[in-house]
Amino acid sequence: MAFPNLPAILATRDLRRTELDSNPDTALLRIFAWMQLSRHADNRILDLFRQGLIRGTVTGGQGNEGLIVPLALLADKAIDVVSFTHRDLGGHLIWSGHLVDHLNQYFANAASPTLAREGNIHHGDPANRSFPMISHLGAMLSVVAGGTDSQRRQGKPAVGFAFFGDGSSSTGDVHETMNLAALLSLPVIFVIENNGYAYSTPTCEQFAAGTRLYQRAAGYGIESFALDCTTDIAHVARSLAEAIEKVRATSRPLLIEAQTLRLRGHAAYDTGDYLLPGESDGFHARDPLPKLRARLVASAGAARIEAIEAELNAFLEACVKIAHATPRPTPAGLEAGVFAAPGAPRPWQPEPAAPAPLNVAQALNLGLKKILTERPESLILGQDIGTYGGAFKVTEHLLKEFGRPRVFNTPLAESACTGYAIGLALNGHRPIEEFQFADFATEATTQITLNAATMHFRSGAACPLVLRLPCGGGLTFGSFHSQELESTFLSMPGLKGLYPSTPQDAFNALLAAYEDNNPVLLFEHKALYRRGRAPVGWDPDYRAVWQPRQVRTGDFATLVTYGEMVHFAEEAAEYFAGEYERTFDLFDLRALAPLRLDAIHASVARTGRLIVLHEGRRTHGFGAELVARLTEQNFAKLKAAPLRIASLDLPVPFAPELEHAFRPTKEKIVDAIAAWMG
Ligand SMILES: Cc1ncc(C[n+]2csc(CCOP(=O)(O)OP(=O)(O)O)c2C)c(N)n1
Ligand SMILES: [Mg+2]
Repeated sequence: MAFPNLPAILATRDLRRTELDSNPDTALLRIFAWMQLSRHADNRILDLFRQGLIRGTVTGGQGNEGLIVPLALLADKAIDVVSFTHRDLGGHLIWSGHLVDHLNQYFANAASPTLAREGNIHHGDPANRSFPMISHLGAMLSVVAGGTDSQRRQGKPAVGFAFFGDGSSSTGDVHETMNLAALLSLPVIFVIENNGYAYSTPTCEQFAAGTRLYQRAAGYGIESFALDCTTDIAHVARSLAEAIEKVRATSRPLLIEAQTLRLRGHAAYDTGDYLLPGESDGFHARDPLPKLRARLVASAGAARIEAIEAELNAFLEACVKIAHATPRPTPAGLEAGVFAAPGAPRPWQPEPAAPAPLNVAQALNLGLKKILTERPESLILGQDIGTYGGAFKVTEHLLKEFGRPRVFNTPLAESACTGYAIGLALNGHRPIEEFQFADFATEATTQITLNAATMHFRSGAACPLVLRLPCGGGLTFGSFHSQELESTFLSMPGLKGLYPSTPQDAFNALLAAYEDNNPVLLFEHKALYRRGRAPVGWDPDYRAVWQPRQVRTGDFATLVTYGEMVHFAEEAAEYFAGEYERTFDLFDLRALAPLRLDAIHASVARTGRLIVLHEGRRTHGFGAELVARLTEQNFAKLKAAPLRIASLDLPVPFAPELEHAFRPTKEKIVDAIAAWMG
């Protein structure tokens, strides 16, 4: 069905600063029309929700149009970067798409921008640098920062627009991102939509009385100002135009605290009974839309304004009718939508093996060097990875060779840095982020598991990201520097995981992870970094790391493991071959997600016995999934109950004696298998 033509007054989605001076009435009329459409659409969406035709929830932007409409008109939609919030329907309407596209999102129709996989206003247009919000407020600021930096790195004078509410201003991500943007000198305009409330919580319960939110910018070394968006829209537009021009020219971040309104409460279900008597009337009295209308009636005449309103209403109704008649989604392709297609292999240069054998840390360093040399879209970031070369020296010498823009230290802000990497990844870059220890990745849990991991499913955009996670214990590092977090992270859909155990596999895994179009967690066991050396070089079959490697063959049982435990398992298998004449099919899993178990199924079917070994904790551990899958398929062939060897269900204890008791060792593995055999 053809979408209705836009009314002539909406033909232009841009506003130039010069127009505000040379032709203010035309400029204001355009702003008015988009504000009016946004207001009516929000109100109509609320009606449809109340009729049960729209599900989920409806968080209207009524009262926010005085900010978002002039700003979206002024932005350069061809290069700028944005992530709209749940108050910004007007911004979405202007940035891209047709009103029907946006209504399809609310209706959760098959043709919705999120394919109906996400609801409400959680959509965007990543191809046009409008990044879809996740519910977790504050989380999108860093993504905008990354996308904006990506544009600048590609030579485009982009500005980023990152919105958040007075309530969201309390989240850690907001602070982390403003600090990061100031440090990296990113041209991002942070806009606080201060409407006085976060759901039912007034600002006096959000931050200490007497402070203004814009004043916080001084703490980050960035400029800021407050802007009343409820009174004089011409002034708002001029101020925003100047601010955008300045940020575009200086490439410095800026914070604007915009005074806005929340005319219809938090959401459709909000009873508003927490408001003071008369407070709601006061909001409506400050509504900028009737004021702007009165001004335009005075200059253009009532008939002209009424005609525009009638045309906008007819357009809205025609669009609602189409969206209402648009087909509903079906579950077809739902599971296939989790991951972006892997893409063709990169044209890596074949090269001779390194002249001397390398350990895992050196193999990773060689892989990073190869990527930085051959792939211009690559860059690496993390704490202390620059001059220092990383806590484990995996990035040694790379800063010197490739320079700061591509190899750089980050502040201690894992969440914002990961969001920033997501923004880079969404715009054509391929960042590799080193976490100093895997344990600190929990600081970025939302960004990793909810933002990056779900990106393709809900927006269709690829998010190619490598997150390097130095993990594992046995080194007396205690509870917070020793954990195995694969089952924590990989229980969330949308993440891939590789866990190499040899220098060549580490090199191959890095290349394979790099060229994948999805977020890949690269688990690097710290004890393996310097465990031993082996020849490392270009391997045309590097993508085989997505499959298990058969390390030994045998017939008594199938032993499945990964990481450092591969080496312990080899020693244990050697022992059983020598002492008991019992041999094992030993598999190094290598890829933890997606799991490719065909060869292991075949082995279990043949041996009839299964041992799963890993260093992570037993309960909810990765082995539970492995045993379940391998048993489900081979139950009739099993001669014994599967054996699961894992760490104790404890925080990783510190002292060597205690850590020894905590995690599998060669001796404990031998004992467990011997007892099981007996
Ligand atoms: C991190 C986080 N915590 C809680 C929520 C639940 N929640 C949704 S909207 C909202 C209020 C947000 O207030 P504010 O940032 O001022 O934005 P406003 O809704 O007023 O525009 C809350 C608490 C959330 N979405 N994200
Ligand atoms: Mg608010």
